[in-house]
Amino acid sequence: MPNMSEVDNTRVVKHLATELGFDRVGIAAAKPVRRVRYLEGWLDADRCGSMDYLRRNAQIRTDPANLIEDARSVIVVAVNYYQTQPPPPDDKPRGRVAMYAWGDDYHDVVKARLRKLADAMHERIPESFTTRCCVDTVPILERELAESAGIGWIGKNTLVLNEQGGSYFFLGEIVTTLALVADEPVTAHCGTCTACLDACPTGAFPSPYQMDASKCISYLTIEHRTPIDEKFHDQMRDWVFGCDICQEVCPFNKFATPTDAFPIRPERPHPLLDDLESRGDEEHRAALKGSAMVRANAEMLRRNATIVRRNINRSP
Ligand code: B12
Ligand code: SF4
Ligand code: SF4
Repeated sequence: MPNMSEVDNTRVVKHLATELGFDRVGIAAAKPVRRVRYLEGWLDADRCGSMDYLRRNAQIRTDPANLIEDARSVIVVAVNYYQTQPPPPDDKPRGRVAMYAWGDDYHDVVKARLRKLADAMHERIPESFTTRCCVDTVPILERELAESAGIGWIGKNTLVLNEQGGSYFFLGEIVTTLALVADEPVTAHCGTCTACLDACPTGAFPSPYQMDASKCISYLTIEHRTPIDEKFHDQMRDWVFGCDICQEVCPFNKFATPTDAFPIRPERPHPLLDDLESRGDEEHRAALKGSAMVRANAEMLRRNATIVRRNINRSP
């Protein structure tokens, strides 16, 4: 049974998170995630492609309690990034960028807000406790934790989604030594739907809830640093950075509400192929400063743009 101070502190944390504009907040216990073995099998089957960083720190990845000493709780937040897609400004040859990268880099935006939350917690809660803020790059399974914290359920496309807002949201966490009251997971509602599995152009889902990342356009365009196997070229269509197809077809994303938290940068949803193909390293860094798109280097975007140009030229 949680004691009164745990109940009070949980109320304070959730109130502060809401005040700071997080769209959802939930608490998970800092303990091993439900599907510890799944990660091992996934890595053994080489479904991570060349993302070798996922092989490191496996013990931490599957148990957030190993991230900081005496960790008791994980505060999980969701930040909506849904925006309506603007039409391309002209008829020039352009590629498509996934929605998560249309505005400022979410790593910076979400982390800054999490740090404010951690500071506010220290101001309001008299106990002594430590915190570690995480967004994407820290070795934890964010979706498993989000599921435990009741942020949403893990869909067949492996993304966390909920009935109110679909799946277009980022996840962030504060792992803390503070004892808080854990939430219950929500009920999953994928039911008999298979829209995401059927729509994936590269067949990246060997079965529901399982992704072969080495076939995902998001991996191929952002993470894969060498030439892309020709068998994927047609399927990439006009995607030069990331892919949103398995979210676009999800019925729950009809309920997504647009946010102004990540104002769209010029040229972002539909960058000119000429620009991507002609930029050197320095120009690339300057043009994409402060954007999640810098994860791909100039050469990778050139590679992606050349494939997309060929696809555009061949389509009727
Ligand atoms: C590596 C990575 C990728 C890789 C691999 C994706 C993958 N599925 O693993 C690539 C580059 C392909 C990728 C793509 C994208 N990513 Co990414 N990615 C990550 C990262 C850094 C690690 C994920 C990881 O550990 N994968 C390991 C494998 C084992 O996990 P998994 O395949 O998801 O498997 C889990 C479930 O499927 C589940 N499971 C297995 N069997 C079963 C059975 C049942 C019944 C159930 C319910 C579950 C279940 O257990 C597994 C372990 O948790 C996380 C951040 C983080 N630190 O967690 C962001 C993260 C998952 N990515 C994110 C985003 C936004 C994207 C993209 C939408 C970006 C884009 N538009 O291009 C796409 C979406 C593609 C997709 N359908 O998942 C968000 C997702 C937010 C959300 N709402 O869920 C995260 C959480 C980043 C963040 N902080 O917001 N990503
Ligand atoms: S992001 Fe695109 S390529 Fe990757 S699994 Fe989803 S639909 Fe398939
Ligand atoms: S498209 Fe259907 S199966 Fe896929 S995540 Fe959405 S509801 Fe679940």
